[in-house]
Amino acid sequence: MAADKNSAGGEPVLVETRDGIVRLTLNRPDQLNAFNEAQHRALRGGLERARDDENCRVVVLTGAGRGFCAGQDLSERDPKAEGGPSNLDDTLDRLYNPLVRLIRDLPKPVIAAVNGVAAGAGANIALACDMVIAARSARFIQAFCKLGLVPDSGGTWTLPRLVGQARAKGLMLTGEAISAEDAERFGMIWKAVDADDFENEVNGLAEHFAAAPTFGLGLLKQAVNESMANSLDAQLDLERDLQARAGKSRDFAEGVSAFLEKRAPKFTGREKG
Ligand code: T3D
Repeated sequence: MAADKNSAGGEPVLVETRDGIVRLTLNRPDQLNAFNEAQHRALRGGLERARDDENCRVVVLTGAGRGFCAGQDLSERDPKAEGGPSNLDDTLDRLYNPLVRLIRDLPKPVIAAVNGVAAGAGANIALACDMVIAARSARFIQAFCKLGLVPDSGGTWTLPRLVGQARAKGLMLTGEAISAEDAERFGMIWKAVDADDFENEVNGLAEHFAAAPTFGLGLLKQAVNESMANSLDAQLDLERDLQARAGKSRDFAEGVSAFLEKRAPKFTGREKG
């Protein structure tokens, strides 16, 4: 991977692995971690490795410096640049859409630790994660309308489902910033926390998942994701099929044994073995 001259420490995404937790930090703080191609590639690689590593039980996505992510790096979209306007269908197909699908399909919890402003695709990538914890000073901005763009990165699908059409359209049509506190009140995120508690809160949740029956949590995530498009009948069938797999898992056997033996369970997050 070529070093990104705008990244502190040279890498566009910092990767830390500890006790089953993979922490991915967007690392272009001078641009509020706006996405250029190098940051896209590095984040995608980090997520794919986390997906394939059976020792990884949970992923935390956060930002370096004072921002979480300001969406697309607009310096890459200068209409006066050689070649003229970019083909945005191409960047969505190649970069943003695979990223959102990867987060959604990752068979373990993904926590967005929103340390500061999340704008444009940065906001919607946070909302694509399974749980969002935001520092009280963070803001979420559907900035697209200010540029004449359509909200992307799944935002037009996710946001109305989280907050309802009225609020989603209001936020998207005005591009108004919403505070972390209001985002929590609207049901858009899991929790807004004080700056002093932010790291402890994120680490506590990540450590909880790292010791949890994460194979089952991956199936749970799939069930809730698919429920958005399913009828009740289709969902009941899906629950049956997923429960069949969960019921044969090593973690389910361990959970029941631990309960019956009145001891703490030791989950591995694995289906078999
Ligand atoms: O293009 C495609 O492929 C399609 C996909 C599009 C997806 C999208 O995300 S479109 C939306 C793009 N993002 C935005 O429109 C947000 C632009 N940024 C802002 O509106 C503001 O920066 C914020 C509201 C996010 C934060 O404001 P503030 O006042 O806290 O910070 P600032 O001073 O504006 O920004 C700090 C620095 O970050 C500044 O650089 P400087 O002047 O200190 O050298 C600013 O230029 C830079 N920065 C912020 N956002 C971006 C950026 N640089 C490049 N691209 C950005 N998106």
